[in-house]
Amino acid sequence: MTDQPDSTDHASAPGAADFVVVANRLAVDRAKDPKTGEQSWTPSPGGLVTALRPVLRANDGAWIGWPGTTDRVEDSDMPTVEEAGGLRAIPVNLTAKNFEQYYEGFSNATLWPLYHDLIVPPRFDRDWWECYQEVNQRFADQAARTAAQDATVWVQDYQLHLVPQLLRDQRSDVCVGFFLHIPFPNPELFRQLPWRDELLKGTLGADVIGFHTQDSARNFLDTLRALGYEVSTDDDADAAEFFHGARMPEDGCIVGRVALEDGRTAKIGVFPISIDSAQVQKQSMAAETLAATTQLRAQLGAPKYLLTGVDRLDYTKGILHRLLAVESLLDSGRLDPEDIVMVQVATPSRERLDDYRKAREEVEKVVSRINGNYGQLGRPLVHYIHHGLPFAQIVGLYAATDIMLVTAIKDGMNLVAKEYVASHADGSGALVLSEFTGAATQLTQAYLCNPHDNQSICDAIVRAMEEPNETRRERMKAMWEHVEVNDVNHWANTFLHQLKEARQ
Ligand code: ADQ
Repeated sequence: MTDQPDSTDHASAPGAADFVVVANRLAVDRAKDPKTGEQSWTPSPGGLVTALRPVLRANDGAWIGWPGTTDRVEDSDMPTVEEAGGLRAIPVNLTAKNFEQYYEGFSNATLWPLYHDLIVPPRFDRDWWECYQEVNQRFADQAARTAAQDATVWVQDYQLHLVPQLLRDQRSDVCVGFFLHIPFPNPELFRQLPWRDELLKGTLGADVIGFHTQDSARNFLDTLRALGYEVSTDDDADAAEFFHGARMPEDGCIVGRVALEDGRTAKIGVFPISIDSAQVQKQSMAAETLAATTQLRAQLGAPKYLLTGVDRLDYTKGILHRLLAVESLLDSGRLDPEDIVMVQVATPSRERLDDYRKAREEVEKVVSRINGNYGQLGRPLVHYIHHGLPFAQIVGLYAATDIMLVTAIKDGMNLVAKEYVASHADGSGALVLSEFTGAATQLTQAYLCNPHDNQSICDAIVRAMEEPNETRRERMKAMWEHVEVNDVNHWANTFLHQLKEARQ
């Protein structure tokens, strides 16, 4: 591990990239050959990079991010444009202390719980805040060095709130966008943050600021208004029909504007993120997926109903709540243990944080209790996996699943819900979906539930089982049509269209 961060010299000379993405993580993954120890890079499969790759390719684009290790990575260690899948990958190194204070601390133990409505108490620590500012400055410096004259720079997510203004301070020529991938809390909650003014000022360096939902955008505007900013809202754009089935207009999702002291106006908009729907659909219908699906159901004992959850192991995802609901259904006799099998895939996440360790312990306790009470030799009722799976396997699992359980207590969007829908082009399957996900504003035909209420989850599961096949199919078809049209390309294009307008 290194304790030597990158130089903090401020840059001013333009670089060469006309389009720059700034995100906490790079869009390439480093793999180590277990035998030779040789390091290599592979492009990340994520939806965001897939959607932006054509724009990056066409604009000599660059992606700035942390390489995912606290061992120092030199520019010369980075992959070529071709190895990185058509973009220049530019590292911002983090020391072990940066990782603890900026990433685990301020990002994930202060902002994450605050923005997810205090499911666990956020911690406010001045050293973490100092470190967050320092690391944001380094990301901004790297962006200032990389962006060409008049470039477009798109900053992603809560780890980098300060980058837009820090970048603008050095490079007034560039056009800056900011997108928040998690919910923005209501003004009362946000006010708790001791550094709320600085965080907002940093974000307002952007010309366009995007959120997944109307609620988050409204919370942001209300917060600004309460703190004395001059805010106006676009009443026409309030129309909820954008999000219910219809394709969002290319230019119609700006819901407010903020007049700033430097004479600029920042536009605030709603841009619900999505997935590479065509790719997921294709994968779900591939011959090998269909074969794997049949095999999987047989391996699981050919259950009448296969119930599945796929999540990062995070307390926001309501994994515990859904397990407790399944347990209640079994305990009360509403579900016959002979009829169901449940699969829960829970990817390890932020494992050094106490709240995450506790969430894991609670989940594993209930999994083992259900299996102890209802499993048979060679046939557990809940199959629990605590590691990532290749995406092809995840899609196979979606395709095999009768009832998908997405019961997040709070979630910006939730891509798992959309991936599941995209894997059921034939109208099979059913989605139980928490009202507190961004996805619920779009996938309104799901079996919606309130995850704070055990009975509400139970009832949604039972409805998904008991509703006539035809009604269930109609629901799934309607959601599938929505996801097919509103894909991640549409999301990226809509946001970039607004940025282009802002420049003009
Ligand atoms: P996340 O909180 O990570 O994202 P989500 O939107 O559900 O949540 O995306 C998770 C992704 O990881 C999905 O593409 C899923 O397929 C994949 N995944 C999950 N478990 C996996 C496993 N075990 N193996 C392999 N892949 C797995 C944040 C916000 C969300 C928001 C997204 C995008 O918290 O609210 O939807 O960003 O903006």
